[in-house]
Amino acid sequence: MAFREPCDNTFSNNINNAIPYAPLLDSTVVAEPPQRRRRRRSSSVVLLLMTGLLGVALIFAVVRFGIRHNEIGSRSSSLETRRPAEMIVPADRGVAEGVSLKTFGRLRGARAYSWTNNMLAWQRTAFHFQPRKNWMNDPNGPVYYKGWYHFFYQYNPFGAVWGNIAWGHAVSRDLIHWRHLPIAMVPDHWYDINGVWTGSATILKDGQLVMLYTGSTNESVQVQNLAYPADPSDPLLVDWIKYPATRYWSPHGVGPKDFRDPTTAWLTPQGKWRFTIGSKTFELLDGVLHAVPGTGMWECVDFYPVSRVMENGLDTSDNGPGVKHAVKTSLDDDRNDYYALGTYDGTTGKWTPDNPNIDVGIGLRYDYGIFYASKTFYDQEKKRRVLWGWIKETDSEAADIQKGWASLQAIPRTIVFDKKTGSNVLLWPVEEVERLRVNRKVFHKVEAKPGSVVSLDVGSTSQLDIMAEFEVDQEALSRINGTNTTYSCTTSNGAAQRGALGPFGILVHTDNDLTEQTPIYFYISKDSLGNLKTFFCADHSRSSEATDVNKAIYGSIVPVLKGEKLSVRILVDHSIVESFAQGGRTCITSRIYPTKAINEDAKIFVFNNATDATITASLKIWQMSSAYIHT
Ligand code: DQQ
Repeated sequence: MAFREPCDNTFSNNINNAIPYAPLLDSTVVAEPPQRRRRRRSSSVVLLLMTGLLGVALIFAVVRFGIRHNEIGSRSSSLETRRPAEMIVPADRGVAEGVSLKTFGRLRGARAYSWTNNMLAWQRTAFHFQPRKNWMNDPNGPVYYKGWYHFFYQYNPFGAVWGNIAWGHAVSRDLIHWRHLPIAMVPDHWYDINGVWTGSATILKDGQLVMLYTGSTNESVQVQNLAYPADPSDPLLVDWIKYPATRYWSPHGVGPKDFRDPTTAWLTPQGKWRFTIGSKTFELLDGVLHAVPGTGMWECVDFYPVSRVMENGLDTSDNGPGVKHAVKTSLDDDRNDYYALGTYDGTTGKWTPDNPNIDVGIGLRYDYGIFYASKTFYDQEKKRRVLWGWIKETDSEAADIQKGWASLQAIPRTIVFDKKTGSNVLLWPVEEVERLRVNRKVFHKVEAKPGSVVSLDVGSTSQLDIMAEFEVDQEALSRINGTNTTYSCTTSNGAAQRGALGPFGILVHTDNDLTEQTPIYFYISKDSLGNLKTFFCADHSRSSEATDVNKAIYGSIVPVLKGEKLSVRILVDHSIVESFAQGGRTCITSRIYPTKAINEDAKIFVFNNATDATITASLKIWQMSSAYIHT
């Protein structure tokens, strides 16, 4: 898509843009059923801490042996040349092998929609990372090495569904423009023949790079394996050697199919390397870093420090006063990424949550939309910690096969401790994405009366970066009392549910008649004592006329501190919309598949569906150029 050169267009609120109130339909809402309550089972989730001894033996042995055994190590090569053709259509996509099916559960049995090529072509993104074709899932081993950002990912070279899992590989100078490289590792040994599953990168003290990853063996048992670059002087890290000797099997008490996804290793004060592996088990084992009963299988665990005082990110081995540690898990039961902040004692190897009521898996999420299997890495070049997250499809598998690809990665996000609240992290798109901004338009104090929509003329709307601030009529805010105290984004009928002080926000991917629309919005509730609660939500119930796409309503509470304006940033890139409220305290990633609100027929609006309060919005909106993603 071609855009004009950057320019500043400043618009004040144009009364002529205001169109008469078009009520948001409330009859077709398909609210997501309340989140399945996780049963408190007798089982406990454990996060296994490899003993220091093991860590040292594993990593150092590999460093020494790796160099000597270069010539006998298994060089990766194109999977196409090694796998028989009958593997093209995998018979099973996961359950039997210990990972979940991809297909969006609620869609099974839905009437198939007749997608046109035009609609499917529009869904492909312009500045989000995607392979040229086929299936992708978890981010793997992100690392900055010799001037390049490396990104590996779970990849099926043979089709748009999960299976035949290999490690795709791409490099970038700026985390936005990418060059695809040959597949880094394929399933070609007994210990990973059923899939080269998720893993992480560790840079050792002498600068050597190692990858720990899970292999699904010839018996579909999950073992932890190690690989290292065949030529460490190659900044592109094209060839990888799988270390032939060291495997780590699940310890006693942990199911052989419940043991996967090793983290980046860190160095303890005793000089020992440790890493964690997520699991589920019925016993509490020695050496457990942390466990939360009733949370099921922990996939893709992440463990890293954040600074309470400095702006910059921390290397994985950093600890000390002024440092908190985050534990993140991807819960297989509900396919969401949960985290908690706490304190890590490097000597005892234990992590303690700051607040047990919002422990890992029962409290905060990185993102309240579609965001899973995420992984951070420390970017030593820019001294920041960066988060990658897999954004799966929420359409039907048949549609994925028709379009020939499935899944995206979110724009990499910096992750820092929120010093103002002291209780959460802030996620924000890496600054490099701002280089894609063109054609800025500014809308100053757009007034939206109760029950109105106001169109914003920004030209093409498929690729946007929107920064908006909202002010709520102060008189209404102080007058209203005791309103909607039981509000919930997911169960309160979405943007159609009118309250005194909300919802209000932005409609993206909306056609002129508002028949297809995706509201990203705030909702304020106030109890009889005058306590305010602000919710940040995304309503997909009217995002598409298609019958076989997910139409859930997502969101959660967002902390708003005294004196803060309500603010949101929204990155729109065709079928993905990433929304960040209050500087990234609460985030929602949406996958949406409109049938009409695409290309030049898509518009954006400010909307206010509150009954009592006028809203004033100030916005800066840029169109976004496409990133170069070369094959
Ligand atoms: N995906 C990988 C596993 C991981 C799961 C397999 C999470 O290693 O647990 O593709 O999406």
